[in-house]
Amino acid sequence: MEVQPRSVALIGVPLEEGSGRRGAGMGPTALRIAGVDKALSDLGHTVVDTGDLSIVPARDLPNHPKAHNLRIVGAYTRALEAATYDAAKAGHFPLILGGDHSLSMGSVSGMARYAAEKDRPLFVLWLDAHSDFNTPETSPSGNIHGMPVAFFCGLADFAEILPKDRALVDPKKIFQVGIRSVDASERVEIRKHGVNVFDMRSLDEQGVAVILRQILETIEKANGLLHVSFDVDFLDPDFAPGVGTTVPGGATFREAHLIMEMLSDSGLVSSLDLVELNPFLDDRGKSARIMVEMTASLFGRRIFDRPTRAA
Ligand code: 4U7
Ligand code: MN
Ligand code: MN
Ligand code: MN
Repeated sequence: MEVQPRSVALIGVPLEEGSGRRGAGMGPTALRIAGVDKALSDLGHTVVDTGDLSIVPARDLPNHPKAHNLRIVGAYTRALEAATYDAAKAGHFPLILGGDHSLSMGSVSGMARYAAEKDRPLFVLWLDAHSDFNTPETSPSGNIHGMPVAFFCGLADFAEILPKDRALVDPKKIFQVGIRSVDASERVEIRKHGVNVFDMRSLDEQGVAVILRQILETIEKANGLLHVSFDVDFLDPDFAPGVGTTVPGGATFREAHLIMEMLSDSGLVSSLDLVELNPFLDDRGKSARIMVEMTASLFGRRIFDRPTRAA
């Protein structure tokens, strides 16, 4: 199958204040050094690197005792919401180079605004060890990178970071794959709001191909847009150690690779976050290179072409 050439906008988000430790702020640099730009241009895509967002802390937001660094995370959320929306609106594929996972409050909200304008539903594929469905009230850590999903569903409005009447994501249009660490109250909320969770056990029992095919069919039928949010800790820490919140028993290289290839074949993906890469914890750039390789597969790199399913 031919690769559809895209115009890809790289948006660097050197945010680490949503996580409990330093280092993820170096993620965008590491992804650039690992060659994300060249990997995409070698495939025939046009790449526009818009550089790194830079912010000043939002002084209108409170210092929240249960949402650490809210003024910084809030400022990035606003800037990235606008940057993602603008890139999509200008016909680019927004590729967000993170940065910790709190940045998805901005990227997903920006895509939600874009999708609403197009009158198309937005679906989210959340590749992660964690559900990130906490709110300041339920979070055991106070770290906002554990809260973005609740935020873009409109369930964690701990302060007015974005307007209350903004476009939200329907929890039933979220697919979480690779999950293996969920807090007690998160579990209750996930069930209550109907988030679709494929935990590690279901990956083992059904295999990723069956799960992905089911997800992609749903999105295709609904004529949806798909935002993919890829947390490094989705992968097994044995081969991708460059992340702050490792959980054993993650996706294998081959499982993750197959997911990327199936996403590419589907042609449904409209935006992507690469998040939680912590170069300070990495092993000689290994995890950064793996994330770039995964991205290349999502953008059409193949060993051999496959006949399309319709053919
Ligand atoms: B990541 C945690 F308590 N659930 O809320 C929390 F286990 O973006 C972890 O997925 C969140 O890496 C992990 O702090 C956030 C914790
Ligand atoms: Mn995450
Ligand atoms: Mn995670
Ligand atoms: Mn993490």
